[in-house]
Amino acid sequence: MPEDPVAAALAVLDRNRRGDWTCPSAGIYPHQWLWDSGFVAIGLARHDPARAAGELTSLLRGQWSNGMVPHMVFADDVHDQGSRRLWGSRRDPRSPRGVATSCITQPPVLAIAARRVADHLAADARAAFLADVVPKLLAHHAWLYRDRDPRGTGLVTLIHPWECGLDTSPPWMAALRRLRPSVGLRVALALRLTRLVRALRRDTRYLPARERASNDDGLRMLDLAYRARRHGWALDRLPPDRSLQVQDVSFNALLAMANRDLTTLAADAGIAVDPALRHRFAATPDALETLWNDEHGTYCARDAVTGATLGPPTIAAFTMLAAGAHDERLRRLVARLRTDAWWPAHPVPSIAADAAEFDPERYWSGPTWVNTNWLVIEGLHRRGELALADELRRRTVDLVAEHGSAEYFSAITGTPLGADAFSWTAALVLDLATPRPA
Ligand code: 2M8
Repeated sequence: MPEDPVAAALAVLDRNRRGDWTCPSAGIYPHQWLWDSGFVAIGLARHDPARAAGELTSLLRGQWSNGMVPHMVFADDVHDQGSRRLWGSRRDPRSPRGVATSCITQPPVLAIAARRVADHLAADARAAFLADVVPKLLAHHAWLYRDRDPRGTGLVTLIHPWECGLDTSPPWMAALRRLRPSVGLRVALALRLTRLVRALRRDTRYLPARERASNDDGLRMLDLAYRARRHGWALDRLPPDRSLQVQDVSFNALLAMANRDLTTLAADAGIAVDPALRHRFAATPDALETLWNDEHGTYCARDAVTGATLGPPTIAAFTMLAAGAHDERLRRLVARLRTDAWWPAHPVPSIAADAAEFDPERYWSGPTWVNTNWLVIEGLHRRGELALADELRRRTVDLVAEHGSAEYFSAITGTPLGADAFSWTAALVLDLATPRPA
């Protein structure tokens, strides 16, 4: 008999609690991650709004002076020297004093989370929370547009697959494999230095290798991060032929959603949004439509240097249901969602089940994830597809009730995969457990 999903989810979040913040999963993910904390705050908003607010404010202790919010804030008491050495954030004068962080970002879900949290706080606490976080979130969004969209296209450019959150999704890995390898990487690949990679990797110490990125892709991702470090993590300093520069679908869709929520929060708090920033916000929805690809019949990421479409299509396209405005295209997306390839026994897989790259157990190359399901459900609500939204909601809650709060699941069999007791799975089930009023 499965446990009560709410009690089970709260137990996972208590187990992963580290004072003010929550790690994604003890052991494999001991630090704080940007969008994980956003999802945790969304889930906790109704149950424990003060803790949810603390989750966001604690993440913002890692914010850099230029406004960048890093994708990881390191736990003080976990050594993990390999990872800290890669980033070396403390050598960068823009990093916060006394807090070790990564030097790249992740999907900007914080304003989306902050709006939900604010809705559940009592008036005084809400005012104090907004006075604290709104200026920081405005600085975060201003950094995204200033540093990552220097040409004013309306779309932010990412420089590493770790920034998109769907790390090993096939379009990113294909682009990574096409990149001319550095001398060091060529030697490492030729000598198949897998022992070295395994020593540097934390994930395969805990999980079966077939559920994670290959060692070669792991090496390529590390090499790319070291290259970006040599150029101060700055988009405008990266050599175009030796870097990845991608206008990612889900990152920019989430940015459009977050811009809407941040605008509302700023108005509530009586904080003015710089007109130049408002102008940047306004450009993003139309710019997102330029990611539509007629040949694939969906939205695809784009190489920001060459303009090439990066296929195959992934779950990222469906996040446009919550961000897009092109009625006909969004109707086509909903129809596509109901096809067998995207709606197997346990919808919605991270890539189509009939794609050549589909691998049912490997990380972001096939399994279904609760955070992406949550985003699809949000989009279906926005489109008024209430029956489909509720069906996906029920199936997601049932999957977790039956198989536990795994990091991800096989969309074919429901088998739990990756880390267990995973925070965003638990948190978003807390949110999904209560059906939405129509
Ligand atoms: C995964 O990413 C980290 C690197 O950031 C990793 O592979 O170690 C991704 O699933 C990412 O989206 C997530 O935020 C992170 C922590 O759960 O793990």
